[in-house]
Amino acid sequence: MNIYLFVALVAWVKLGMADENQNIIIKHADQLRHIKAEKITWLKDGAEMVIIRPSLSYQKVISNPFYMDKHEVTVAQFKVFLKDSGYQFSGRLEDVYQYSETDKHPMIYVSWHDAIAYCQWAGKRLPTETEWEYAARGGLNSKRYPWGDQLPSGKLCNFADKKAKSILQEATNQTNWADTKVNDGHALTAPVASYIPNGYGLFDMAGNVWEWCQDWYDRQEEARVLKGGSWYSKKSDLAIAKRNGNFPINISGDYGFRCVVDTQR
Ligand SMILES: [Ca+2]
Repeated sequence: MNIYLFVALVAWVKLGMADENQNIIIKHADQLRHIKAEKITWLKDGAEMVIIRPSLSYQKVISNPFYMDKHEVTVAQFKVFLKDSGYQFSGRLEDVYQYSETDKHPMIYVSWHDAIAYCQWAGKRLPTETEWEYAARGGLNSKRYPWGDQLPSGKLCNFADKKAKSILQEATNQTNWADTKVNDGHALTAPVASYIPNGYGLFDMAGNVWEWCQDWYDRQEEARVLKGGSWYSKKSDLAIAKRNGNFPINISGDYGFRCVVDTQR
C-alpha cells in the first residue's frame, strides 16, 4: 500500500474512533443528534453519562439508546439546582446531611416531584422502570444483581450491613434485617461511585439509595416506582427485578434518583 494512503487511512480510522471514545461535553440536547460517544458530560449539572444501547439478547428490551448518569445525583449537584432555580424541595438540607454526610454523597429526602423538577432544570428525564432495569443488568442476562448472581458483599455495594445495624435498630426498635457478617464500609449512604461499576460503567445500581423511576408502580396510579435498594435495605431488595413504590410526594433518607437523556429526538 502506498505509504501516504496508509497514513491517511490510519488518520481516518482514528478520527472515526475519537467520536466513539471521547468524553464530549454536551451543552444542549441537539448536539446528541450528531454524536455516538460512549461517554458524555452533561454541562448543566456536570454529570458524566454513559450510553445504553438496545440489545436483542435481553428479556426486557429497550427500543432506543439513551445516556444515563453514571452515578446517583449528588448533594452537590442538587444544591446547584436549588441555587440556580430557586426551587423549594420537599426535604431539608440539615436532614439530608444526617444520612448523606458530604456533597459527594447521593441526594436524599427528594420526592418524585423534586426529582422531576431537577430533571426539567437539567434538560433530562427520569428513566422508565424498563430502562432502569435494562441499564442495571450491565450486559448480563438473567442475573439477579448488576454484577451477576453472587450475593451482595461488602465489596460490591452499600446495603444494611453490620455498620447499619445500630441505625436500623434505632429506627425500627426491633430485630433488624442487617447482615452482621458483612462490612461494606458505610453505616449510612456512601459517596457515589464508591463500589465497582456494572458492565455499562454505572455505579450503585444496587444499594446506596433507592432510585425514583418515571413509571407508576400500581394500576391505581397512586405510587411511583423505586428501584435498586439502599443502604437501609436487606439483600433481597437489591435484586434488579425487585420493585418498590411510594407516593410521589413522599421522601425518605434512602430515596434518591439519577437521570437519563434520549439520543434520538
Ligand atoms: Ca442506587
